Amino acid sequence: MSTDETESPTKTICPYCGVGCGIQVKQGEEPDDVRFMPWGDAPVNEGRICIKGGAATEVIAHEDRLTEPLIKEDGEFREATWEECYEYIVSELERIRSEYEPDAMGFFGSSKTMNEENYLLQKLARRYGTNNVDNCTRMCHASTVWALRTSLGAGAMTNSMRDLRDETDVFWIQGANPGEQHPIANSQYFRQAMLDGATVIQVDPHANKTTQSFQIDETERHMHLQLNPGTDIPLLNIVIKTALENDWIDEEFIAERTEGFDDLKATLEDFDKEAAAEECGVPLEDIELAAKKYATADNAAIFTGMGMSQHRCGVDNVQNEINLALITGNLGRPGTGVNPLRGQNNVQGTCDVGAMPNVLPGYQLVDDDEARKSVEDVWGFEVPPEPGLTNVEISHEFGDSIKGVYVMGENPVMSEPDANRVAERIQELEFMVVQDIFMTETAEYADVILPATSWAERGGTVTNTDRRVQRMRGIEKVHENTRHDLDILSEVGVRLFGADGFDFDDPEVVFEELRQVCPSYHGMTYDLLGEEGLHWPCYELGDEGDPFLYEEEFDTESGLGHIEGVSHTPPAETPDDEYPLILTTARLEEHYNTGTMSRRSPTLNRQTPENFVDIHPNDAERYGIETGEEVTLRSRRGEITVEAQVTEDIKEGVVWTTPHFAAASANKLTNDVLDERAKIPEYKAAATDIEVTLEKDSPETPADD
Ligand SMILES: Nc1nc2c(c(=O)[nH]1)N[C@H]1C(S)=C(S)[C@@H](COP(=O)(O)OP(=O)(O)OC[C@H]3O[C@@H](n4cnc5c(=O)[nH]c(N)nc54)[C@H](O)[C@@H]3O)O[C@H]1N2
Ligand SMILES: Nc1nc2c(c(=O)[nH]1)N[C@H]1C(S)=C(S)[C@@H](COP(=O)(O)OP(=O)(O)OC[C@H]3O[C@@H](n4cnc5c(=O)[nH]c(N)nc54)[C@H](O)[C@@H]3O)O[C@H]1N2
Ligand code: SF4
Ligand SMILES: [Mo]
Repeated sequence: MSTDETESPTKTICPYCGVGCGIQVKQGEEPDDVRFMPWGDAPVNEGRICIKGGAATEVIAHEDRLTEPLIKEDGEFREATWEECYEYIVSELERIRSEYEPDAMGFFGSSKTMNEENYLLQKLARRYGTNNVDNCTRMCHASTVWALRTSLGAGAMTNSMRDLRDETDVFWIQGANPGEQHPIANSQYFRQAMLDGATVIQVDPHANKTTQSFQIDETERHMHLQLNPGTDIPLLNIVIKTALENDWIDEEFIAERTEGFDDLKATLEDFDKEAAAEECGVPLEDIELAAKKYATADNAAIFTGMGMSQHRCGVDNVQNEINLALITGNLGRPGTGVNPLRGQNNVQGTCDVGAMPNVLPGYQLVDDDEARKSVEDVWGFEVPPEPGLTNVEISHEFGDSIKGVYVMGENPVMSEPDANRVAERIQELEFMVVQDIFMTETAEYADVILPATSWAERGGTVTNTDRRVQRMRGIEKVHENTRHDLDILSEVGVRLFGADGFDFDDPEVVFEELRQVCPSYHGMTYDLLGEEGLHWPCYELGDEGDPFLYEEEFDTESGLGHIEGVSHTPPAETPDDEYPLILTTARLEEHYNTGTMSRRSPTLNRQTPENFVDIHPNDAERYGIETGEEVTLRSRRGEITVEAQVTEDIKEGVVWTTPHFAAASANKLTNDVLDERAKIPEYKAAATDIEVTLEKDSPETPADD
């Protein structure tokens, strides 16, 4: 380990969201004495952090950390040596490949781990002979990435937080809640722009901390369009048609820099704005006014999140945002663009380095012979030419074509839709390895559990939401017998395939190889990244990287931005007599994804230790529900029991709950229907019923304290 990795306090990056805030970790005399310290001049956040960043160190030395390798024997886990685990893993992977075929294995990368680790995982999968490798982006922004990549060129934010802060006049925030999910981006960047006069338009069925932080409901300047879940296409079609009718479009930009405009006009020719507004549940004049604010602004930027991507029409949802931006010329300049705030601390990087079934490092398509060949030349082995299965498809195949999985830092039994079925199917696997820092709902079903070191204990690089690649640096290990993800993968690789191409003990050496096969990282080295990091694309040494994309042309084959009219696809399940409500699921500021870390963090878990459901007062009255009562939510796939919160924050006819809690896991209810192209599940709309299971005055209800 190099000396700069053991210095204390150590400068590193917050392990939670994709904003990429710099923090410091201070380690005392004893390795398990770890504390948070601010990093005053950190590039993204300049010392500020949200509640999660400040509490991040609480999980490092947590008593629940996995500290020893485990093997399951007769249904129980027992401690094992690393040697035993490696032998078991290698013999099972070899058996599965010879008894079936390489495609009988699936590999799950982790957006909680570093670029180097995911790079090595996908290389290992491909050397094994399969493209069945994916990561949580599939459940997250896969549809956004698809639409951005095919219509503009790169599957990432078109702009960066800094230019959005300085130049944006109108923020169009649709299906995203940066006030809670990207708090520092929101407070330090977007809110600053609002204080300087920018207008905010929020399109969301739920009012939340984004609504509060921009004081959206308190002034005429801002607007909240509270639409029904899954009606984003008709809403945007109203916006686009209104812009066309009023000539609030940029004809020069359309003529010079786009293709497909006629197709958009044809799609909207017979489009009935009034009927569409009815479907959205938003007054037409409000949508028209919002259209005016966006389309007539000097610089307008779209922010897009899970409320758009997690639908079976996720790609179309984002395409329609791209359509709006292109026809109004809001691309290729500071303060504009279509901007997905990426979720996990390293989901951007995990995708960049090729941990996906259809692309190699740098988004080079596996079925593009030339691109594949260029990577094969560096790797020295052949990569299968057909794209593999996505992670949700892999899990749909558990026990059928998929016999074994290698899971590094993902928790599909809680995070995938229709979770009861995932838990049933996962038991059909012949072999599963889970590499994690905690025992998870998924690891319970594993044959081998490998205890990894945590984010704070190792070095590597991560890529944040505005494409900034930054270095993480590690303190000393807290638990002697844990191992770095990279070391584990390297050992498995060497044992399976020999030292050539897998024998790494230093992330920097892996990064050097990654640069060779990933064009947008080619101009980066650890030294050049320094403390500031670099934005990709960074093609040559010395490139400074681009804070915003497409100034001159788009990165498509024609160089033009692709416009394509889209029509409404309602959610696969719409309300009926049996399930009369629409359920949607989204996040809380103090909790994180499947909660493996945030539920264990005293600071984060304090405020909301259990799941709940938001229900509108009119619905609550109809069902006889009061705040604080225990209710059961039921869908065609399962049920959960949670506390009711009666609130006007949520639209009538919609119930809103969170995916963070194992005891009442929202994904027992959600629908696993997928977007045809991006294969993202429809987490944001399912038909649901609700009933009171424990009344407020019941003697069983604990008294309020
Ligand atoms: N505190 C915290 N921060 C996080 C995370 C976390 O779990 N906790 N997770 C990280 C990850 S992995 C991700 S991907 C990001 C996600 O960050 P966001 O994209 O903000 O994700 P969500 O909170 O799931 O959903 C955003 C909004 O979509 C709304 N919504 C629901 N259905 C619809 C719909 O049909 N249409 C529209 N327009 N809106 C809808 C919800 O009400 C919610 O306000 O956050 C990251 N940051
Ligand atoms: N209903 C519903 N479901 C959803 C969503 C939703 O909005 N609604 N959102 C979806 C989205 S956007 C996402 S991104 C997915 C997230 O789905 P997952 O990625 O499955 O969820 P996480 O809880 O982030 O799991 C990360 C795992 O990595 C482990 N880990 C942390 N650090 C390390 C490390 O250094 N090394 C290793 N090896 N492991 C580590 C954690 O303990 C945890 O088990 O959930 C999806 N599921
Ligand atoms: S905004 Fe995101 S990266 Fe920054 S401190 Fe909060 S959770 Fe960490
Ligand atoms: Mo995500």
